[in-house]
Amino acid sequence: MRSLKAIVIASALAMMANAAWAEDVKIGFVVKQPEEPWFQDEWKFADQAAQEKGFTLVKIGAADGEKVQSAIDNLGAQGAQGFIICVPDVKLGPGIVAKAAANDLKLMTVDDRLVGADGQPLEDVPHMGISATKIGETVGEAMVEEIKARGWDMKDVGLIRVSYDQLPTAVDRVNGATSVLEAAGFPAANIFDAPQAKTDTEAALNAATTVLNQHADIKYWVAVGLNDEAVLGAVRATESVGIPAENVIGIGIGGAESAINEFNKPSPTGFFGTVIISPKRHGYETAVNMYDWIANDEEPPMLTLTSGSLALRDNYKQVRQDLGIE
Ligand code: FCA
Repeated sequence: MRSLKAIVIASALAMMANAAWAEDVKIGFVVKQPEEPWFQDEWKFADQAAQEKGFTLVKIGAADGEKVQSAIDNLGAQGAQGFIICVPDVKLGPGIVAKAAANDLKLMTVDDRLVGADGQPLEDVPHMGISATKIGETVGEAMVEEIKARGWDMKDVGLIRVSYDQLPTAVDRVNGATSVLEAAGFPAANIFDAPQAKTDTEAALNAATTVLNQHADIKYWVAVGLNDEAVLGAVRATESVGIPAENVIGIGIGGAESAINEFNKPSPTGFFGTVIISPKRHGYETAVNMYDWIANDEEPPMLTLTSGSLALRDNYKQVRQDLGIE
């Protein structure tokens, strides 16, 4: 039988080995749009995980395919063991998988799921995304309710569908919203596509302006899109053509700084609400999952879909508090 002393020494050694190992763990967190508050928040929570677990987090912004390729090589060269990525283009899927393998890096995706040449998701890459359709439906339900509360007749309302159809989660989000509106009697003929070139506010503003100029006869407007920035772009467009805020209902998805700044404006804008999603789960949890995969050989769940909570200008502080993010 081993003496107590031997056991104590052995376990102390094991703990030291573990600690040394944790220090050697290096994890990349690559995002497509580092300037967007959502991604800043993801990074912030991933940093929290790094501090708690004692690994090194390498944050890299990669806005196009070339930058993604060099980010992965860079992580490989600096001895990282794995990375989490939100890609600028999901069709880069097979290339990213190959590049990760060539650099001996474990790979997880967040937010936007990689697809193969056939357009189908790459199911063997662990992924955390949002429940896109359901969250879109929440947007649609809140919109129907507010249209009714304002006493508008749906035939007098135009819907700006700020779209980014090359991204499946974006399609699911906006279709979730429009399906609920249509089921509630919103005329399909009043739904106008505003395809954005990029998933930011400026691109959405440009896209939405075209729609508004083409339908100058419509009095009331509602706007949906894949994130807060998309909807904010549409709201800015309504302002720039002189539509009063009370004639506009925009509901976004995200709930990060872009939405909060808008809610904090002294008088209400057309940005009526947002569905708050969780940067903590997407940043902290994916980073911990990757750490456990590297350090403890625990494989992450293959697919995790997170939920959202509707927040309006007048209750968003409470909703954030209830979600434990304030
Ligand atoms: C996509 C969007 C982001 C955010 C994320 C969860 O990557 O572009 O704005 O909504 O999904």
